[in-house]
Amino acid sequence: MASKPPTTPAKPAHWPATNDGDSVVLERRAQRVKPPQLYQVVMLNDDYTPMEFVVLVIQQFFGRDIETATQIMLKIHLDGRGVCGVYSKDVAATKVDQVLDAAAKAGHPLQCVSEPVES
Ligand code: TYC
Repeated sequence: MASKPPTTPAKPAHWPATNDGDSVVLERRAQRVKPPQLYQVVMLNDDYTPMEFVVLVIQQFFGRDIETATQIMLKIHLDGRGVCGVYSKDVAATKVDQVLDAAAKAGHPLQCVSEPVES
């Protein structure tokens, strides 16, 4: 059985080698890792969900105290939308699910979405 000739292992892209005759110089370069994209959970206004319910939801799922939750709710009521919190993609998606589930169970049309934070 013929065996394959030995191959040179591939060098990592971040670890280039300069072959200068007999010597090999390894240059270590800092690896740049982009921070993960963050997502904001945005709650939307509607004409039917009671203000008290929105305040409770913001307290319960976004860990806000009653004063902050009330301010966020009023901002949504006046502006049409407002940010309840900023999270990793998965956590933001879970918060959206929790809010929509609680709203549906209570029979309210409250809506919220997650969207990437602009940098
Ligand atoms: N606009 C609603 C009302 O007047 C209150 C409300 C606030 C609803 C925020 C949804 O995300 C919301 N009862």
